Amino acid sequence: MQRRDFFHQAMAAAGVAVATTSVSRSALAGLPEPVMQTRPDTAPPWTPPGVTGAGRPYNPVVTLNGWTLPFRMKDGVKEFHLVAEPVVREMAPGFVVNMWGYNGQSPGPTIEVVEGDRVRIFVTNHLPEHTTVHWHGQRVPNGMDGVGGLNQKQIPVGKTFVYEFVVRRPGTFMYHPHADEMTQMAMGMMGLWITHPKAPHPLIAEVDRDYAFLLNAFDVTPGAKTPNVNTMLDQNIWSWNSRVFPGISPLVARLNERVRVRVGNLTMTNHPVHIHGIEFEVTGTDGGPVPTTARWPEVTTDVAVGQMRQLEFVANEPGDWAMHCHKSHHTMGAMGHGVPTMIGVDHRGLVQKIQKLIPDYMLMGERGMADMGEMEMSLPANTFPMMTGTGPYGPVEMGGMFTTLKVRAEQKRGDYSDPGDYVQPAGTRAYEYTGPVAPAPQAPNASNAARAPGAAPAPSAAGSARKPQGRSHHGAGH
Ligand SMILES: [Cu+2]
Repeated sequence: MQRRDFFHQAMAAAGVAVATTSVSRSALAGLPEPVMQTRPDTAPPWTPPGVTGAGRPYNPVVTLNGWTLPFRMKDGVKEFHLVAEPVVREMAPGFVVNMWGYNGQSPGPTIEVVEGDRVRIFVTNHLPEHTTVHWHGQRVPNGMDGVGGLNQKQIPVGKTFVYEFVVRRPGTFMYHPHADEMTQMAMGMMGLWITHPKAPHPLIAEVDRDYAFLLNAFDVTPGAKTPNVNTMLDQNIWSWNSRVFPGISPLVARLNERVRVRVGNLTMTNHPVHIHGIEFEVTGTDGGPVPTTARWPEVTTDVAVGQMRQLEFVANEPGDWAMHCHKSHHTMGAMGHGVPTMIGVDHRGLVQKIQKLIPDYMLMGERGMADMGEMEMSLPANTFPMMTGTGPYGPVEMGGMFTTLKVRAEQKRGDYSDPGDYVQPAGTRAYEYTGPVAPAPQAPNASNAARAPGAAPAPSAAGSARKPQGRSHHGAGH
Protein backbone atom coordinates (compact mmCIF):
# COMPACT_ATOMS: atom_id res chain seq x y z
CA MET A 1 0.00 0.00 0.00
CA GLN A 2 2.82 2.35 0.85
CA ARG A 3 4.24 2.00 -2.64
CA ARG A 4 0.89 2.74 -4.28
CA ASP A 5 0.31 5.76 -2.05
CA PHE A 6 3.75 7.10 -2.85
CA PHE A 7 3.23 6.84 -6.57
CA HIS A 8 -0.29 8.22 -6.39
CA GLN A 9 0.80 11.24 -4.40
CA ALA A 10 3.88 11.85 -6.46
CA MET A 11 2.25 11.51 -9.82
CA ALA A 12 -1.29 12.77 -9.32
CA ALA A 13 -0.29 16.35 -10.07
CA ALA A 14 1.53 15.24 -13.20
CA GLY A 15 -1.53 13.48 -14.59
CA VAL A 16 0.15 10.14 -14.44
CA ALA A 17 -2.00 7.10 -13.95
CA VAL A 18 -0.79 4.23 -11.84
CA ALA A 19 -1.92 0.81 -12.97
CA THR A 20 -5.04 0.09 -10.97
CA THR A 21 -4.38 -3.57 -10.29
CA SER A 22 -3.89 -4.30 -6.62
CA VAL A 23 -0.37 -4.78 -5.37
CA SER A 24 0.33 -8.09 -3.76
CA ARG A 25 3.17 -8.71 -1.35
CA SER A 26 4.90 -10.86 -3.93
CA ALA A 27 4.66 -8.07 -6.50
CA LEU A 28 6.34 -5.70 -4.09
CA ALA A 29 9.10 -8.22 -3.59
CA GLY A 30 9.59 -8.60 -7.32
CA LEU A 31 8.67 -6.24 -10.12
CA PRO A 32 8.10 -2.58 -9.37
CA GLU A 33 4.56 -1.59 -10.30
CA PRO A 34 4.69 -0.05 -13.79
CA VAL A 35 3.71 3.60 -13.90
CA MET A 36 1.75 4.63 -16.98
CA GLN A 37 1.24 8.04 -18.57
CA THR A 38 -2.06 8.60 -20.29
CA ARG A 39 -1.68 12.19 -21.49
CA PRO A 40 0.67 13.85 -24.00
CA ASP A 41 0.97 17.07 -21.97
CA THR A 42 4.28 18.25 -20.59
CA ALA A 43 4.45 16.90 -17.04
CA PRO A 44 5.87 19.18 -14.32
CA PRO A 45 9.47 18.42 -13.29
CA TRP A 46 9.66 15.40 -11.03
CA THR A 47 11.92 14.82 -8.06
CA PRO A 48 11.73 11.85 -5.75
CA PRO A 49 10.16 13.43 -2.65
CA GLY A 50 11.72 12.20 0.55
CA VAL A 51 13.26 9.04 -0.87
CA THR A 52 16.35 8.05 1.09
CA GLY A 53 19.32 7.36 -1.13
CA ALA A 54 17.91 9.22 -4.12
CA GLY A 55 21.10 11.20 -4.47
CA ARG A 56 21.90 14.84 -3.98
CA PRO A 57 19.16 17.30 -4.83
CA TYR A 58 19.21 18.35 -8.47
CA ASN A 59 17.17 20.63 -10.66
CA PRO A 60 15.01 18.12 -12.57
CA VAL A 61 14.53 18.25 -16.33
CA VAL A 62 11.27 19.07 -18.05
CA THR A 63 10.59 16.71 -20.95
CA LEU A 64 8.59 18.49 -23.64
CA ASN A 65 5.24 16.70 -23.93
CA GLY A 66 6.73 13.97 -21.81
CA TRP A 67 7.36 12.88 -18.25
CA THR A 68 9.91 11.37 -15.87
CA LEU A 69 9.60 7.77 -14.73
CA PRO A 70 9.32 7.35 -10.94
CA PHE A 71 11.52 4.71 -9.32
CA ARG A 72 11.53 2.83 -6.06
CA MET A 73 14.55 2.38 -3.81
CA LYS A 74 15.33 -1.22 -2.98
CA ASP A 75 18.43 -1.94 -0.88
CA GLY A 76 20.16 1.14 -2.22
CA VAL A 77 19.26 0.43 -5.85
CA LYS A 78 16.97 2.61 -7.95
CA GLU A 79 14.45 0.28 -9.57
CA PHE A 80 12.54 1.26 -12.70
CA HIS A 81 10.00 -0.69 -14.72
CA LEU A 82 9.76 -0.05 -18.45
CA VAL A 83 6.94 -1.74 -20.37
CA ALA A 84 7.49 -1.92 -24.14
CA GLU A 85 4.05 -1.94 -25.73
CA PRO A 86 1.82 -0.62 -28.53
CA VAL A 87 0.51 2.85 -27.65
CA VAL A 88 -1.72 5.46 -29.24
CA ARG A 89 0.00 8.84 -29.36
CA GLU A 90 -1.82 12.07 -29.96
CA MET A 91 0.72 13.91 -32.16
CA ALA A 92 -1.43 17.05 -32.27
CA PRO A 93 -5.02 17.70 -31.26
CA GLY A 94 -7.17 15.59 -33.60
CA PHE A 95 -4.26 13.57 -34.95
CA VAL A 96 -3.52 10.21 -33.34
CA VAL A 97 -1.03 7.61 -34.50
CA ASN A 98 -0.62 3.97 -33.56
CA MET A 99 2.91 3.66 -32.26
CA TRP A 100 5.08 1.43 -30.16
CA GLY A 101 6.50 2.96 -27.02
CA TYR A 102 6.96 2.50 -23.31
CA ASN A 103 4.56 2.88 -20.36
CA GLY A 104 1.71 4.32 -22.39
CA GLN A 105 3.53 6.83 -24.55
CA SER A 106 6.03 7.40 -27.34
CA PRO A 107 8.64 8.48 -26.51
CA GLY A 108 8.94 6.49 -23.33
CA PRO A 109 9.39 8.24 -19.99
CA THR A 110 12.60 10.10 -19.23
CA ILE A 111 14.84 8.24 -16.82
CA GLU A 112 16.54 10.73 -14.53
CA VAL A 113 19.28 9.67 -12.13
CA VAL A 114 22.44 10.87 -10.38
CA GLU A 115 26.02 9.94 -11.25
CA GLY A 116 27.09 6.99 -9.11
CA ASP A 117 23.60 5.53 -8.72
CA ARG A 118 23.14 1.81 -9.08
CA VAL A 119 20.06 1.26 -11.24
CA ARG A 120 18.00 -1.86 -11.93
CA ILE A 121 15.65 -1.57 -14.89
CA PHE A 122 12.99 -4.21 -15.45
CA VAL A 123 11.93 -4.29 -19.10
CA THR A 124 8.68 -6.13 -19.86
CA ASN A 125 7.98 -6.86 -23.51
CA HIS A 126 4.33 -6.49 -24.50
CA LEU A 127 5.15 -5.91 -28.18
CA PRO A 128 4.16 -8.45 -30.82
CA GLU A 129 7.87 -9.21 -31.42
CA HIS A 130 11.08 -9.45 -29.43
CA THR A 131 13.00 -6.35 -28.34
CA THR A 132 15.98 -5.11 -26.30
CA VAL A 133 17.00 -1.80 -24.73
CA HIS A 134 20.30 -0.10 -25.53
CA TRP A 135 21.45 2.67 -23.17
CA HIS A 136 22.85 5.01 -25.81
CA GLY A 137 26.05 6.81 -24.82
CA GLN A 138 26.52 5.27 -21.40
CA ARG A 139 29.37 3.29 -19.92
CA VAL A 140 27.88 -0.07 -19.01
CA PRO A 141 29.14 -3.64 -18.63
CA ASN A 142 29.21 -5.26 -22.07
CA GLY A 143 26.34 -7.62 -21.24
CA MET A 144 24.10 -4.63 -20.39
CA ASP A 145 24.58 -2.79 -23.69
CA GLY A 146 21.43 -4.21 -25.22
CA VAL A 147 22.48 -5.19 -28.73
CA GLY A 148 20.36 -8.25 -29.49
CA GLY A 149 22.45 -11.23 -30.52
CA LEU A 150 25.73 -9.53 -29.63
CA ASN A 151 25.33 -8.70 -25.94
CA GLN A 152 22.23 -10.67 -24.95
CA LYS A 153 19.37 -12.76 -26.24
CA GLN A 154 16.47 -10.56 -27.38
CA ILE A 155 13.64 -10.25 -24.83
CA PRO A 156 10.90 -12.61 -26.10
CA VAL A 157 7.27 -11.51 -26.28
CA GLY A 158 5.72 -11.57 -22.83
CA LYS A 159 9.01 -11.83 -20.92
CA THR A 160 10.78 -9.45 -18.56
CA PHE A 161 14.55 -8.88 -18.58
CA VAL A 162 16.56 -6.99 -15.98
CA TYR A 163 19.35 -4.51 -16.74
CA GLU A 164 21.54 -3.46 -13.84
CA PHE A 165 24.55 -1.15 -13.77
CA VAL A 166 26.19 1.78 -12.01
CA VAL A 167 25.65 5.13 -13.71
CA ARG A 168 29.19 6.28 -14.34
CA ARG A 169 29.02 9.45 -16.38
CA PRO A 170 26.85 12.59 -15.95
CA GLY A 171 25.17 13.87 -19.09
CA THR A 172 22.44 13.56 -21.67
CA PHE A 173 21.67 10.13 -23.09
CA MET A 174 18.93 8.16 -24.80
CA TYR A 175 17.56 4.64 -24.78
CA HIS A 176 16.13 2.69 -27.70
CA PRO A 177 15.83 -0.90 -28.93
CA HIS A 178 18.72 -2.67 -30.62
CA ALA A 179 16.42 -5.36 -32.06
CA ASP A 180 14.60 -4.89 -35.39
CA GLU A 181 15.76 -1.28 -35.06
CA MET A 182 14.27 0.01 -38.29
CA THR A 183 10.76 -1.11 -37.39
CA GLN A 184 10.89 -0.36 -33.69
CA MET A 185 12.32 3.16 -34.01
CA ALA A 186 10.05 3.94 -36.98
CA MET A 187 7.19 3.05 -34.63
CA GLY A 188 8.41 5.46 -31.93
CA MET A 189 10.41 3.38 -29.45
CA MET A 190 12.86 5.71 -27.73
CA GLY A 191 13.36 7.72 -24.58
CA LEU A 192 15.66 10.17 -22.83
CA TRP A 193 18.09 9.40 -20.04
CA ILE A 194 19.48 12.25 -17.94
CA THR A 195 22.29 11.74 -15.42
CA HIS A 196 22.91 14.65 -13.07
CA PRO A 197 26.43 15.14 -11.66
CA LYS A 198 26.94 13.86 -8.09
CA ALA A 199 28.78 17.04 -7.05
CA PRO A 200 29.14 20.55 -8.49
CA HIS A 201 30.93 20.04 -11.82
CA PRO A 202 33.24 22.65 -13.39
CA LEU A 203 31.78 22.09 -16.87
CA ILE A 204 28.14 21.46 -15.97
CA ALA A 205 26.31 24.67 -15.07
CA GLU A 206 23.54 24.90 -12.53
CA VAL A 207 20.66 26.09 -14.69
CA ASP A 208 17.27 27.53 -13.83
CA ARG A 209 15.42 25.51 -16.45
CA ASP A 210 16.45 22.26 -18.04
CA TYR A 211 14.41 21.15 -21.07
CA ALA A 212 14.80 17.89 -22.99
CA PHE A 213 13.32 16.39 -26.13
CA LEU A 214 14.03 13.90 -28.90
CA LEU A 215 13.80 14.60 -32.61
CA ASN A 216 11.81 11.84 -34.27
CA ALA A 217 10.05 11.24 -37.57
CA PHE A 218 7.30 9.08 -38.99
CA ASP A 219 5.81 8.24 -42.34
CA VAL A 220 2.05 8.31 -41.96
CA THR A 221 -0.04 8.42 -45.11
CA PRO A 222 -2.58 11.25 -44.68
CA GLY A 223 -5.73 9.67 -43.30
CA ALA A 224 -3.95 6.55 -42.02
CA LYS A 225 -3.09 5.83 -38.39
CA THR A 226 -0.07 3.55 -38.50
CA PRO A 227 3.41 4.56 -39.68
CA ASN A 228 4.94 2.89 -42.72
CA VAL A 229 7.93 1.17 -41.15
CA ASN A 230 9.83 0.43 -44.35
CA THR A 231 10.32 4.10 -45.24
CA MET A 232 14.02 4.85 -45.15
CA LEU A 233 14.34 8.61 -45.69
CA ASP A 234 11.04 10.00 -46.94
CA GLN A 235 9.29 10.42 -43.61
CA ASN A 236 6.52 13.03 -43.78
CA ILE A 237 5.85 13.72 -40.09
CA TRP A 238 8.71 15.60 -38.41
CA SER A 239 8.20 15.69 -34.68
CA TRP A 240 9.67 16.51 -31.29
CA ASN A 241 8.87 13.84 -28.75
CA SER A 242 6.28 12.44 -31.16
CA ARG A 243 4.40 15.77 -31.23
CA VAL A 244 4.05 18.33 -34.02
CA PHE A 245 3.40 22.07 -33.81
CA PRO A 246 1.00 23.38 -32.61
CA GLY A 247 0.96 20.32 -30.35
CA ILE A 248 4.45 21.00 -28.94
CA SER A 249 4.66 22.85 -25.63
CA PRO A 250 6.53 26.18 -25.60
CA LEU A 251 9.80 26.51 -23.73
CA VAL A 252 9.13 29.10 -21.05
CA ALA A 253 11.71 31.14 -19.15
CA ARG A 254 11.81 34.05 -16.75
CA LEU A 255 13.90 36.97 -18.03
CA ASN A 256 17.65 36.44 -17.39
CA GLU A 257 17.33 32.80 -16.35
CA ARG A 258 19.95 30.32 -17.53
CA VAL A 259 18.31 27.68 -19.72
CA ARG A 260 19.59 24.31 -20.92
CA VAL A 261 17.96 22.45 -23.79
CA ARG A 262 18.94 18.82 -24.38
CA VAL A 263 18.17 17.55 -27.88
CA GLY A 264 18.68 14.03 -29.19
CA ASN A 265 18.20 12.84 -32.76
CA LEU A 266 16.72 9.41 -33.49
CA THR A 267 15.50 10.21 -37.00
CA MET A 268 17.26 9.13 -40.19
CA THR A 269 18.53 12.63 -41.09
CA ASN A 270 20.19 15.60 -39.43
CA HIS A 271 18.31 18.58 -37.98
CA PRO A 272 19.78 22.08 -37.70
CA VAL A 273 18.06 23.31 -34.54
CA HIS A 274 17.66 27.08 -34.65
CA ILE A 275 16.61 29.43 -31.85
CA HIS A 276 15.62 33.06 -32.49
CA GLY A 277 16.30 35.98 -30.16
CA ILE A 278 19.37 34.72 -28.26
CA GLU A 279 22.76 33.08 -28.87
CA PHE A 280 23.61 29.75 -27.29
CA GLU A 281 26.60 27.49 -26.76
CA VAL A 282 26.77 23.73 -27.10
CA THR A 283 27.90 22.77 -23.60
CA GLY A 284 27.77 19.03 -23.96
CA THR A 285 27.15 16.06 -26.23
CA ASP A 286 26.38 12.43 -25.51
CA GLY A 287 30.16 12.11 -25.21
CA GLY A 288 30.24 14.42 -22.20
CA PRO A 289 30.63 18.09 -21.27
CA VAL A 290 32.42 20.29 -23.80
CA PRO A 291 35.53 22.04 -22.38
CA THR A 292 34.87 25.77 -21.97
CA THR A 293 37.68 26.62 -24.39
CA ALA A 294 36.03 24.53 -27.12
CA ARG A 295 32.66 26.28 -27.04
CA TRP A 296 31.55 28.98 -29.47
CA PRO A 297 28.41 31.03 -29.92
CA GLU A 298 25.71 29.77 -32.28
CA VAL A 299 22.12 30.42 -33.21
CA THR A 300 21.81 27.10 -35.07
CA THR A 301 23.42 23.78 -34.31
CA ASP A 302 23.17 20.67 -36.39
CA VAL A 303 22.11 17.56 -34.51
CA ALA A 304 23.19 14.61 -36.60
CA VAL A 305 21.63 11.16 -36.54
CA GLY A 306 22.29 9.41 -33.26
CA GLN A 307 23.68 12.54 -31.59
CA MET A 308 22.72 14.56 -28.56
CA ARG A 309 23.42 18.24 -28.06
CA GLN A 310 23.09 20.33 -24.88
CA LEU A 311 22.40 23.97 -25.70
CA GLU A 312 22.69 26.67 -23.05
CA PHE A 313 21.82 30.34 -23.05
CA VAL A 314 20.71 33.20 -20.86
CA ALA A 315 17.13 34.15 -21.70
CA ASN A 316 17.75 37.88 -21.62
CA GLU A 317 15.52 39.03 -24.47
CA PRO A 318 11.79 39.15 -23.73
CA GLY A 319 9.37 37.94 -26.39
CA ASP A 320 7.94 34.95 -28.20
CA TRP A 321 10.85 33.57 -30.19
CA ALA A 322 10.59 30.91 -32.86
CA MET A 323 12.55 27.73 -32.25
CA HIS A 324 12.59 25.21 -35.05
CA CYS A 325 14.48 22.85 -37.31
CA HIS A 326 15.93 24.96 -40.12
CA LYS A 327 15.15 22.41 -42.83
CA SER A 328 12.01 24.14 -44.02
CA HIS A 329 10.25 20.94 -45.06
CA HIS A 330 10.61 19.74 -41.46
CA THR A 331 8.31 22.55 -40.35
CA MET A 332 5.61 21.29 -42.67
CA GLY A 333 2.79 18.98 -41.80
CA ALA A 334 1.77 15.78 -43.50
CA MET A 335 1.72 15.91 -47.24
CA GLY A 336 2.14 13.60 -50.15
CA HIS A 337 5.24 13.85 -52.29
CA GLY A 338 5.63 14.64 -55.97
CA VAL A 339 3.95 18.06 -55.79
CA PRO A 340 5.33 20.23 -58.62
CA THR A 341 6.32 23.85 -58.13
CA MET A 342 3.43 25.98 -59.38
CA ILE A 343 4.87 29.44 -58.78
CA GLY A 344 4.23 31.56 -61.85
CA VAL A 345 1.95 29.03 -63.53
CA ASP A 346 -1.26 30.69 -64.67
CA HIS A 347 -4.25 28.60 -63.56
CA ARG A 348 -7.01 31.09 -64.37
CA GLY A 349 -10.14 29.23 -65.37
CA LEU A 350 -8.49 25.86 -64.93
CA VAL A 351 -9.53 25.06 -61.36
CA GLN A 352 -13.26 25.12 -62.06
CA LYS A 353 -12.80 22.85 -65.05
CA ILE A 354 -10.77 20.33 -63.05
CA GLN A 355 -13.22 20.47 -60.14
CA LYS A 356 -15.98 19.25 -62.45
CA LEU A 357 -13.98 16.05 -62.74
CA ILE A 358 -12.34 15.99 -59.29
CA PRO A 359 -14.50 17.88 -56.74
CA ASP A 360 -11.72 17.94 -54.11
CA TYR A 361 -9.12 19.43 -56.46
CA MET A 362 -7.24 22.28 -54.88
CA LEU A 363 -4.77 24.60 -56.55
CA MET A 364 -1.50 24.56 -54.65
CA GLY A 365 1.16 27.18 -54.67
CA GLU A 366 0.41 29.44 -57.64
CA ARG A 367 1.81 32.41 -55.71
CA GLY A 368 4.06 30.40 -53.40
CA MET A 369 2.84 28.16 -50.60
CA ALA A 370 1.93 30.80 -48.00
CA ASP A 371 -1.74 30.61 -48.97
CA MET A 372 -1.80 27.11 -47.54
CA GLY A 373 -1.51 28.55 -44.04
CA GLU A 374 -4.96 30.06 -44.14
CA MET A 375 -6.66 27.84 -46.70
CA GLU A 376 -9.44 25.66 -45.38
CA MET A 377 -8.27 22.39 -46.83
CA SER A 378 -10.53 19.40 -46.88
CA LEU A 379 -8.36 16.89 -45.08
CA PRO A 380 -8.58 13.17 -44.59
CA ALA A 381 -10.04 12.22 -41.22
CA ASN A 382 -6.88 11.66 -39.22
CA THR A 383 -4.15 14.12 -40.11
CA PHE A 384 -3.17 17.70 -39.47
CA PRO A 385 -2.88 20.62 -41.88
CA MET A 386 0.30 21.01 -43.89
CA MET A 387 1.01 24.37 -42.31
CA THR A 388 -0.73 25.12 -39.09
CA GLY A 389 -0.64 27.03 -35.88
CA THR A 390 -1.80 30.59 -35.36
CA GLY A 391 -0.07 33.53 -33.72
CA PRO A 392 -1.51 36.89 -32.64
CA TYR A 393 -0.94 38.21 -36.17
CA GLY A 394 -2.33 35.30 -38.14
CA PRO A 395 -1.27 31.88 -39.42
CA VAL A 396 2.29 30.89 -38.48
CA GLU A 397 2.57 28.81 -41.69
CA MET A 398 4.64 26.16 -39.97
CA GLY A 399 3.98 22.79 -38.41
CA GLY A 400 6.17 19.84 -37.48
CA MET A 401 9.46 20.66 -35.75
CA PHE A 402 8.51 24.10 -34.48
CA THR A 403 7.72 25.67 -31.14
CA THR A 404 8.33 28.93 -29.30
CA LEU A 405 10.71 30.13 -26.62
CA LYS A 406 8.68 32.46 -24.40
CA VAL A 407 10.75 34.81 -22.27
CA ARG A 408 8.92 37.01 -19.78
CA ALA A 409 10.02 39.34 -16.99
CA GLU A 410 6.88 38.48 -15.01
CA GLN A 411 7.16 34.66 -15.34
CA LYS A 412 7.63 33.22 -11.85
CA ARG A 413 10.61 31.00 -11.10
CA GLY A 414 9.63 27.39 -11.58
CA ASP A 415 6.41 28.31 -13.40
CA TYR A 416 6.20 26.35 -16.65
CA SER A 417 2.71 27.46 -17.62
CA ASP A 418 2.21 29.13 -21.01
CA PRO A 419 2.12 32.92 -20.45
CA GLY A 420 0.15 33.46 -23.69
CA ASP A 421 1.08 35.81 -26.50
CA TYR A 422 3.84 38.37 -25.95
CA VAL A 423 2.65 41.97 -25.82
CA GLN A 424 5.19 43.96 -27.83
CA PRO A 425 6.04 47.45 -26.54
CA ALA A 426 4.46 50.17 -28.66
CA GLY A 427 6.53 51.15 -31.69
CA THR A 428 8.64 47.97 -31.80
CA ARG A 429 6.79 45.98 -34.49
CA ALA A 430 7.41 45.98 -38.24
CA TYR A 431 4.86 48.21 -39.92
CA GLU A 432 3.56 49.07 -43.36
CA TYR A 433 5.11 51.96 -45.27
CA THR A 434 2.34 54.05 -46.78
CA GLY A 435 4.31 56.88 -48.48
CA PRO A 436 4.79 57.34 -52.23
CA VAL A 437 6.42 54.47 -54.15
CA ALA A 438 8.54 54.96 -57.26
CA PRO A 439 8.18 52.24 -59.95
CA ALA A 440 10.66 49.47 -59.18
CA PRO A 441 13.39 49.06 -61.78
CA GLN A 442 13.24 45.67 -63.48
CA ALA A 443 16.00 43.60 -64.99
CA PRO A 444 15.53 43.20 -68.77
CA ASN A 445 15.22 39.40 -68.57
CA ALA A 446 13.27 39.18 -65.31
CA SER A 447 12.19 35.64 -64.65
CA ASN A 448 8.54 34.87 -65.20
CA ALA A 449 8.40 33.41 -61.71
CA ALA A 450 8.96 36.85 -60.22
CA ARG A 451 6.12 38.59 -62.05
CA ALA A 452 3.46 40.26 -59.97
CA PRO A 453 0.37 38.18 -59.24
CA GLY A 454 -2.27 38.89 -61.85
CA ALA A 455 0.21 40.12 -64.45
CA ALA A 456 -0.03 38.64 -67.92
CA PRO A 457 2.02 35.44 -68.15
CA ALA A 458 4.99 35.32 -70.44
CA PRO A 459 4.51 32.97 -73.39
CA SER A 460 6.78 30.27 -71.94
CA ALA A 461 5.23 30.45 -68.44
CA ALA A 462 4.48 26.83 -67.65
CA GLY A 463 7.59 25.46 -69.29
CA SER A 464 10.02 27.72 -67.51
CA ALA A 465 8.55 27.69 -64.00
CA ARG A 466 7.84 24.03 -63.48
CA LYS A 467 10.56 21.84 -62.12
CA PRO A 468 11.09 18.39 -63.55
CA GLN A 469 8.89 15.83 -61.86
CA GLY A 470 11.09 12.78 -61.89
CA ARG A 471 12.15 11.88 -58.37
CA SER A 472 9.68 12.80 -55.70
CA HIS A 473 12.08 14.73 -53.51
CA HIS A 474 12.49 17.35 -56.18
CA GLY A 475 8.88 18.35 -55.51
CA ALA A 476 8.24 21.65 -53.80
CA GLY A 477 6.51 20.35 -50.74
CA HIS A 478 8.63 17.39 -49.88
CU1 LIG B 1 14.77 18.80 -39.38
